[in-house]
This record gives sequence, C-alpha cells and structure tokens, in this order.
Amino acid sequence: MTDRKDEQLAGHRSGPDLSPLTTQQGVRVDHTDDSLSAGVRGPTLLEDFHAREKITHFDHERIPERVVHARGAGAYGTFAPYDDALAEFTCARFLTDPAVETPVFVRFSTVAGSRGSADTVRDVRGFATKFYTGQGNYDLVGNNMPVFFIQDGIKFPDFVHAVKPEPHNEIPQAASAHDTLWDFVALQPETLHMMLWLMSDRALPRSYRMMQGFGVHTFRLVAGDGRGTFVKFHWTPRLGTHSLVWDETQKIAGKDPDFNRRDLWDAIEAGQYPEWELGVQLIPESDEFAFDFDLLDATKLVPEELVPVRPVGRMVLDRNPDNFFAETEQVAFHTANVVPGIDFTNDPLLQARNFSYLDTQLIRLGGPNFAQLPVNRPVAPVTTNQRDGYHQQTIHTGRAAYHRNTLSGGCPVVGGDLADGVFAHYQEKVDGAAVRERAESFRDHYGQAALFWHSMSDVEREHIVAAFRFELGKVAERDIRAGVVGHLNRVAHDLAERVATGVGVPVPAATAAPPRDRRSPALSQLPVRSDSVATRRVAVLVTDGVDGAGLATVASALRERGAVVETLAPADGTVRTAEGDLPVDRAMNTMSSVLYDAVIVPSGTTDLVRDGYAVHFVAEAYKHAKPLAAFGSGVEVLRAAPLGNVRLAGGPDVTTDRGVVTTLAEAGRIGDDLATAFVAELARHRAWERDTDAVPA
Ligand code: HDE
Repeated sequence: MTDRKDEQLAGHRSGPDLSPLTTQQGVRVDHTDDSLSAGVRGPTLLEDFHAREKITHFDHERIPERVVHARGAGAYGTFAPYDDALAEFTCARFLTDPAVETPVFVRFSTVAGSRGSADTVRDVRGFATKFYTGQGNYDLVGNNMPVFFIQDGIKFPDFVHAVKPEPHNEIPQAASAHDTLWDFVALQPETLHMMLWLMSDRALPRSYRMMQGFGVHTFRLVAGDGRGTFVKFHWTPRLGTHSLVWDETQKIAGKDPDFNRRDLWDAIEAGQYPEWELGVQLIPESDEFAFDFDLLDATKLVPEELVPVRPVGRMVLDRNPDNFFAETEQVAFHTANVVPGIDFTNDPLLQARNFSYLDTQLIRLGGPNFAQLPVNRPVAPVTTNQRDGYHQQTIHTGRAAYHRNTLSGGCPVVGGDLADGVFAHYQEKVDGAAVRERAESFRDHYGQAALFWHSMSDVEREHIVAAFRFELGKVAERDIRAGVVGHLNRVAHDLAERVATGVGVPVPAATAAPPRDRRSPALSQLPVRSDSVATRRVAVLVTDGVDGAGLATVASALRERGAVVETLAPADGTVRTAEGDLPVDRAMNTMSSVLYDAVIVPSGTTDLVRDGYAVHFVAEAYKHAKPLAAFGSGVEVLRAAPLGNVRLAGGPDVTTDRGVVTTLAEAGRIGDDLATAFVAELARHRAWERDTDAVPA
C-alpha cells in the first residue's frame, strides 16, 4: 500500500534496470575491469577518468557512524489515532483525527556498540519514530526503558565516554561490563534506577517487535487555546514484551549477530506486520508538584498505578526500506522536531537533546541540507528562506530570500496561531537566577530503583542479580565493585547481599533503604500479558523415518496460529517419511536452538539420540526455559538430554511438566491435544519454574 511518504520516495528511487553502465556524467563505459595503462604491464594512466571516478567515489563512501545508537534497523509504516479523545488536550491533528493515517519511519537501535556490533548485547534499545504529519515532521525519539542514566544533559559526554569501549585499547565492544562504566556508576547514584533496568531482562529483547517504547521525558501537549498538559508517551507491542536470557544472547551474538535486524526484516517480508499501541499518561499542570519525585527528572517514571496509560492509537510497520544507507543510516531524528500541539518541558536532559541532535547531524550528514534527503523530507510543504550550503538539492527561484520583502509579495508569509496549525511556543513564565545547581527535588536516587527491584518477580530478580554479578565480576578494581554494592545496599539490602557474595566483596551492614512494600506491577514483564504465539519460531528436529503425518498435524496447528515452523535435519535436502519425501528447511549445523523459541521432536527420530548436535539442541533449549514437545519415539531424544527430573509421558496421554509436552502416542494418533498443550506453553514464552542450574548447556 502506498501513502504520501511512499509516493514522495518513489521519485527518488533508482532501480536495477537494463540500462548500460555509465559514469556519473552519464557517459557509457566500454570496460570496467582493467585500468587504462601504458602497455599491458605498464603504469596506470591518470587519463583514466572512469577508474579515478570509480575509486574516488568508493574512497568517500563512508560517513561517520552515530556517536551513540550507531547500530540500528528501520522500517516504514503508518500511525492512526483511535478517536478524537485527545482533542481537548492537543491540537496535533495526527493524534486526534482518526481519519488521518500518518506515514512513519521507525529506527530501532542499540546504544553503545559500533555499526557492525552484534544485536543481542546487554544494552538499552533506541525506539525512534518519525511521523510525517501534514503539519510537519514530529520525531518521538525514545528508548525501550522509561528512565535514563543521568538527569542533566551536560553529563551525557561523561556517561558515554564511560560506557563506550575504553580509550586506550578500544575494548570491550558493545558491552557495559568494564571498569570505566562502573566507576562512573559508583560515583553517580543518579544512574542507579536505570542501571537496574539495564541489568534486567529489558536489556535483552527477544525482538524489536516485542519491546515497549517510552518517550522518557515529560513532554507537553498543547490545546488550540494554548492550555498545556504534561504527557508521557508509551508504545506497547501487540505481541507482548518478551526477552531472551543472557546465555542465549551471548551465543546468538556469534551465531547470528543480525538477529534482531533479521527478525524485523523477515516479519515484515512475511506480512507479519509488527504493531504497537500508543498510550499517554496525562498529568494536569496543576499536579506538577503532586508526586514525590520531579516530573522534570528523567531518572524517574510516573508509576501507572498513579497515572494510568490511556490508549491513543495504533502504529503498524509494513514496509522494509529499499536501501539501508539511504534510509536507515541517513535518517535524522531530533527531539526538537515538534508539530503544533506538542511542546517541551524544562527537563534538563531534554533541553540538552534539543541542542545535540541537529548539531551531531550537521557533521554526520555533512552540512545543513540533510532535511532534503528523501527519508528526512516532510510530506508537509517546505518553504524557507534558507539557501545554499553543501548538497543543496533545490533550485530556489526568485530574488527575495529574506523576510520582510516586497519583491516576492511578502512571501513566504509568517503568522497565525495554533488553531490554524501554526507552531507557537508554549508560554511559560520563566524567572530565575543563573545557577549551576541540581534542584532539591532531583535528589532521591534510591526510591524508584527500589520500586523497580521490589516490583520484579523472583525470576526477574534472579536475572538482575546474575547480571550484576557478571558485570561487576568483569570489573578489575575491587573498590569499584564495593562502591556499587554500597549503593545497591541503599536500594535494598537483599540485592546488595546477593551481588556482594557473587563478586567477592564484603556484604555491607543493612542500612536505611526505601520501603519494601511499594510495588508497581506494570514494571514486571511477568506474568506474560499476551497469549499470542504469532511469529514464534519453532524448530522441528527431523531425520529419515520421521512421522510425517504427526508432524503435519502439530505444524499446521501452529501455523494456523501464526507461528513459524521450520524442519531441521542433519543434512539439507529431504528426509524420508512413510508418506514420501519431506523437504528440510535447514541443515541443523547451520542453525542453533538459540535462534528458535521452541523445539519439537516428532516420532521416528530415534537416530538423533546418537547425534550430539541434536541432543545439545534439546538440552540448550531446555536450559533457556523454552517449550519443548516430543511425541512417540521422539521422546527418546528428550531422554538422551540432561533434562533433570522433568516428567515425560509414560503412555499416550499428553503430559505437560515445566514446559515440556510429551506423549508416547505413535504415528497416526497425534491429535489436537498435543498441539493445544504445546501452544499454551509457547504462549507463556518460557517455563521459568524450571530449575536449570544443573543442565550443562
Ligand atoms: Fe540520544 N542521541 N541523547 N537519547 N538518542 C542520539 O543523535 C543525546 C537520550 C536516542 O535512530 C544522537 O542523530 C544527548 C535519551 C535514540 O537515529 C545524539 C542526550 C533518549 C537515538 C544524541 C541523549 C535518547 C539517539 C546520536 C542526553 C531516550 C538514535 C546520533 C541529554 C529518550 C536515533 C544522532 C536514531 C541518538 C544525543 C539522551 C534516545 C548524539 C545529548 C534520554 C533512540 O545527538
């Protein structure tokens, strides 16, 4: 389906066609494999303009990567509000007119790694959306976590220098487990709340399609009459919020460093379009001081129990870019790209961002005309008095590029108000002495860190402790480890104790900490709130003799519900079944259990008991708490794997134990009951109740 943005982009596309090779000047080329030289073994001649142009362009192909968020993946789509319910708060038409479908481009990213780093590292994920609205571009440049590391943008260079690879040896790549980051954390308790999020499962998203997004700052909606309302933006994925486990992410980083990118690309190509619901928390200006934290402090969230999230509209991503560089690399987001009806607050982090994005893009995209790049162009008409500069694409006609003029009849005209769709800054009275001082209301760094910790389920807490143990365990300086543990002790003593014992520093004495009984259930990813198995990837291990009919029953039940089912055999090609040859989707050695959400072993595969790769596949999936199913003699493969004391079926009845679904029913007797039980486990995502400590995988 095309929309206004797509139509606009069409004019810039240059497809593969049957035209002959030319130079940049359009001159046809007779030869491009050998340089022009003086004699076949002689020196290359300067006269070879084609070779020079070809090499020169190549020499200049790279642009600087983003200073943060360098690694990303993007897609186009649309957004539409459900109704006009926000109309009393904002005059932004794209949020209030359900008849308006706004084209969007979204770029997801990791933060610390370079452009070529792996997708599944422990990190925050960027979630940046450009809305090409009829009133100009609006960029919601958010993350998948609702808070941030620091309160004031002046500390951003310090923070980024601490988290990026260390300057003397550029190690480690895309990893926070090193001394400089934790040195920074130990000395800046304002980072603590975000560090708990970073150590949580949120830092290991299963898919960009299964992540929440947050605007982070408190922004302002502005009604046509100039009234302001504070707002926090939330994106909620339709497929639920799901994560990987740490061991799995590290293995994926080697097996498929493009895991999240590929997942987004493949889902869109397959027509399984990712969707998010946009929600808002609205806070009247009269409640600005109603909370025990400051709304302008980006290290704090507004608990959903205090201010519920109101659903506003739906975003669907349905088209992959045509060219990564032209679109995903050259897209330029900016927090200051706002449209009438949306405005800023005095959040000192936001204020710094409003400076930084344009500034960085001037160098990254090579001059002041990057808004003319196809992906960045608004669909709204653009008329400025800005002229010239590198890479100017527009031929401005006329003589008067200044305001006020008579020579162009006074055009372009200036004026109007919000009600006319003209941006007018929110009128806030500002009065204060110039000071370098943090507001008293920004002082508490432990309260919401504790709220997060106490809102987690047991398994999520275990993961957080394991993450701290891993990260601090990689820190060489013991004093830094102890410093961080000291801060954790002020969040919750049990957290500090569990981390301290793992990283070999003394357990500090219990000290005053925030209340343990404050919880915000919305912060936990568990229990899983979506019962969909759509787009879940299921591996079916097969070999010659597999029960093709049983496999077909289970596979079709899964496919009907939108899951992706792939058959993996010791070798590519086909395997023999009683019903004939069955095509194999992948050779097992090219894949790994970590690239799937669940595994099935059908009947007739007992040969796999002697295949270490297959047995490891099952054991590793079990270790990562993934659903497993086996039927008939396929159960033997599960028995060969070290699955602890998990209960397997002793007869034809379907047995489910800790996410493992089995039956000894043989060929022709596999019914819907197996599929139904397995689908229920798959919808649960992981069987966290499993004790997998002893499983060697
Ligand atoms: Fe960014 N950030 N940021 N950031 N940020 C950039 O802009 C910056 C912050 C976020 O896919 C840069 O064009 C400062 C918070 C995303 O292209 C840069 C501060 C949040 C992306 C920059 C912050 C973000 C960026 C690098 C502290 C979540 C990727 C290249 C004051 C709400 C956008 C670029 C994309 C990118 C600056 C803090 C999200 C340098 C100074 C908080 C998703 O301008």
